Amino acid sequence: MKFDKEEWKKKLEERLLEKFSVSLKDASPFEIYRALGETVMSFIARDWYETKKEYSKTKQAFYFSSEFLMGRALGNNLINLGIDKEIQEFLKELEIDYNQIEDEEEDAALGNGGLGRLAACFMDSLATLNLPGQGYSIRYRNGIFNQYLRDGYQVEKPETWLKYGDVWSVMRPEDEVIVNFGNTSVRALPYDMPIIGYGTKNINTLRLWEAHSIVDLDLGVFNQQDYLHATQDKTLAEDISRVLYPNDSTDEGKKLRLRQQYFFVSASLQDIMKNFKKVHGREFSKIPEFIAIQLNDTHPVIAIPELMRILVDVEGVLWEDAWEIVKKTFSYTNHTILAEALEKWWIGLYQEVVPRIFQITEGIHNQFKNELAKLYPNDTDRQNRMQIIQGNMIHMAWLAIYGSHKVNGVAELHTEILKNRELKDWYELYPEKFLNKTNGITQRRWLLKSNPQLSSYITELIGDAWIKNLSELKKLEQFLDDEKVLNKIWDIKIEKKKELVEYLRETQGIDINPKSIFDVQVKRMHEYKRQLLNIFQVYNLYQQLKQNPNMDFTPTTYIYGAKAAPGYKVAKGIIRLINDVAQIVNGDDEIKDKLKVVFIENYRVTVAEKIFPAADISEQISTAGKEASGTGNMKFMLNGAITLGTLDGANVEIAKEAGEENEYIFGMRVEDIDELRKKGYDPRFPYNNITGLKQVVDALIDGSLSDLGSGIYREIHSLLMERGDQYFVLEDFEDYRRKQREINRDYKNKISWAKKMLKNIANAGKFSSDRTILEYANEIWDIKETKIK
Ligand code: 26Q
Repeated sequence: MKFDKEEWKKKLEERLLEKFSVSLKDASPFEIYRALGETVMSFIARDWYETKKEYSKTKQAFYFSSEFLMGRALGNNLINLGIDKEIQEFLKELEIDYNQIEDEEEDAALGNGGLGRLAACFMDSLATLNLPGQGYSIRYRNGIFNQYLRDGYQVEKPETWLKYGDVWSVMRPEDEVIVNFGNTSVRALPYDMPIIGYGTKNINTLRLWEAHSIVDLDLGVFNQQDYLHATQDKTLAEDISRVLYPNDSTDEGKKLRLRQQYFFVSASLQDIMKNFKKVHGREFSKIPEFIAIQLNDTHPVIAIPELMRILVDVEGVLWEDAWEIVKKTFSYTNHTILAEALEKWWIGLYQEVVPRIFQITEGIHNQFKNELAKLYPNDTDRQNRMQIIQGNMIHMAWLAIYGSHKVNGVAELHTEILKNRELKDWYELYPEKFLNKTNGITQRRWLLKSNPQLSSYITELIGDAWIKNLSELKKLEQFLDDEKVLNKIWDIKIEKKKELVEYLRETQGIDINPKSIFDVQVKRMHEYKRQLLNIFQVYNLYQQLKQNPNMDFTPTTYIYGAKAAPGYKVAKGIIRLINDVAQIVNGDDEIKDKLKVVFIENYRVTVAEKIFPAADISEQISTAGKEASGTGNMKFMLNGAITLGTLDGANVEIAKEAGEENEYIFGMRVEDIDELRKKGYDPRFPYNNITGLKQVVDALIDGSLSDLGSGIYREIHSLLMERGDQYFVLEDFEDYRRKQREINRDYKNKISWAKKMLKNIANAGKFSSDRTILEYANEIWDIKETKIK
């Protein structure tokens, strides 16, 4: 976008005056933020409109996701419009601090972690690639909770991003629809967020539905002086879009969750069908030629019976014809192999909330049951395993696979595990449905925006084509032996570390040495991600340094950031444990210049943008086979951090791209785990035989550490020692510690370290979400570039 300073100044002044009765000189940071946002919105209005018009003529992909973890929009939008430098310059001339303006914006934190952030990266890539793709979800009033620490324990406070409204959303009352549940109906009111592509006119849309009551106040009841009763209906309806479920692994099967899912799925399908009919009339057989719907995990899978309902009940299409349309329209992405995360609904609840959808789901189930009986007449075990309704539970993943034409995993290893284990029966039945789509991240937010120093330097070396084509980074390999370049990327890393140090000093009052190794693990807190392995190693290191103060050791700062699901006791216990160790280590005068432990409070997208560029080591240490892909691993790599990881998820591909010699790979692989399980794993073996491990594990219960009486340390101890150490923390401890020692030694050699960094950056090209999205577009959705002139 062309930038005209005078025009912007005029617009901004006008807005400030009209909206806030204030001059530019006297405006508060909040007022300037709002006026800036509104000005951006007014500038993109025409292109947004044009984009929608063009897309309506062609095949579109709709990304159905219960989560979109967008983070802030202002900085990203200015960058994608190509006016960020200009705006910053212009504000500087007015003596306005751009960073302060940026900090007025709350994160749109409508997601838990990986799955939600992936959806957000996909939105950026779709728009940048001029692809007709739209997101659909819920406009949660409260996003993922804000996390505070009290006595080292996590405390949750509601998140309130909409407290002062949202400049980036446009309410579309003309597109409101009614969603019918068994006993009530609610209004679904859409809000559209523009998704601005980088260096293109295309503006895509993320449509978020808000729930409202049909009758805001029941006047009849109100007149009878029963105010509370009169507002009950309203509250019940509005509850649907009130809050994001803060759970990213265990399926609780709650009624409100099902209501949320049906709410946004039904509203979105009604919207899609309305637009389809406007262009194509009643030629429903053409739906798969113009509409592709991606189901982001099982959360929106109720869309399958809902589209059947719309076609059969509302439009009068024959069941058989409708089923063909449905199968060709949907595709499903699996993000997890954890059994406890697989969604199942109790039929009683499902029937109560969506009775008609239950009947249709039963219809689909019976149809499939008959097919299975014909397919496997002599294999009733298999028939039973594959039933959509088993006993009194509905298996949403099975429904998803049956009702989709494509099913994908999110990394090569993950897809193989699905095909050979978790979904083996299904792969044998429908081999043609299965494919891999390795995840990716957008380099616009995760390098260009978050690391302007490294971005400029890369552009200086190889030009700026990498912003739209990340495989261009490969050209950096010509500088692998150029010490000037290696020194410079090292210096940039130090600069980013200093920025993080400053942020942590301001926000948490912690003092960190920017010359120390920054070893970072940021992600949701979960046993399978093994933050416990990490902190055990740190505690062991602490004991070694105490015993042997003259040990050769490069100062290291261990940095953690993680939210725990509020009901996940063990995860919360591990947060306390990290903070407990932090207090001991950081408070020890003999140690504090060598070793430091930092827990970053309230880890979220905006903080992540400061952390990835500052990391030396990327901790990706999940039990092999458990992390479907990981995407943080890619953000670290792109910013020149070296992976310390297991061969799990996309780590496998990261090591392959950069060369295993440029990462620190350790621990059991999937096959090793199988073998050890078969042989019988006894955690007492490493516990008794690995030097120092016993002291660490015992510290949980011998009084060295304190859970302040909650009993959670004893619980963790028992999970390890009496309940089989499911995640092999003790088994992998020794190899992990060995790699930590190697890192500590290798880091001393600045040039060889920087070379590893550069190798990683240069080979991060594969992990752009642009590559991922192009694969979805070509191999699943069959959508084409539609560029706005
Ligand atoms: C399910 C039922 C009831 C309530 C909540 C849920 C729920 C919500 C969110 C289950 C799972 C999630 C999120 C899962 C997730 O983020 N998975 C991650 O997805 C990433 C993107 O593909 C992968 O990189 C990660 O490996 C995977 O853990």
